[in-house]
Order: sequence, then C-alpha cells, then structure tokens
Amino acid sequence: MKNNKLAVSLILGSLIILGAILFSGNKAAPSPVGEGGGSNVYMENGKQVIEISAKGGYSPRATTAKAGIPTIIRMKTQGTFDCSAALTVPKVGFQKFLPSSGATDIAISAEQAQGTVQGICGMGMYNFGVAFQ
Ligand SMILES: [Cu+2]
Repeated sequence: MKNNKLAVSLILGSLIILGAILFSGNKAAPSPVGEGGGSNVYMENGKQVIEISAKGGYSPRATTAKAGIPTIIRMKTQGTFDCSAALTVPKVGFQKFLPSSGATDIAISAEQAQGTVQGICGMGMYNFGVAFQ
C-alpha cells in the first residue's frame, strides 16, 4: 500500500532527523540557503551556479535564474539520509543518489537553461523548480 510506505518513510525520516538533532547537541544549525530573491544564484568561472540544499525536501523550492547560459545546479547535502537524496532531474536525464554530505553538480547546458527545470525525489513527494527567464 502506497500510504503505508509513505507513513513508514515519514516516521523513519522523523526519527533520523530527531536523532541527528539530539546527536548534534548544541552545535549551530547550518544556515539555510536563502529563499527567493535569487540569493542562491551566483556566477562562478563564467557559469551560473544555483545552490539547492537537499534534506527533508529541497530548499529553496523555487528559484529564478537567467535563461540561456551554461548553468550548474549544485545540490548540497549535510546529514541527508531521507529520500530527498534520491534525486531525478528528468529534463537533463539526471538520476543519482546524492552523498549524505557534500555537493553534487548537475550540468545544465545553455540550450537546456530554458523554461522550468524540475527536480524530484525518488518517491515523488519532494520537488524543486528552477525557472529560467
Ligand atoms: Cu521522496
């Protein structure tokens, strides 16, 4: 049953997150990637870089970026053990398990940097979108 599977993964996910919070003690939480305002978009060596963090979903969920230039979607993980690590970006044929901590670059060509590029987790419950304008 799909709902049972979902419930189990939600419970497991919550436990893991709770465990991570308890285990990390009073260490400062990593600062979240800025929501909106394009603060997660910058240029690096002539390429547009879009940073999206994956942990219990994707943040920011919506990003606006410049169309028609070579772009990298840089997925950041930090103690990510939920299914947001199982990422698919259909438009560019990307499908990978992100490392539990690290950065994974997804290359988007200038031609692909048009319209909306969406990423979706393995179970289809989390997603993010980059609108190229
Ligand atoms: Cu999922």
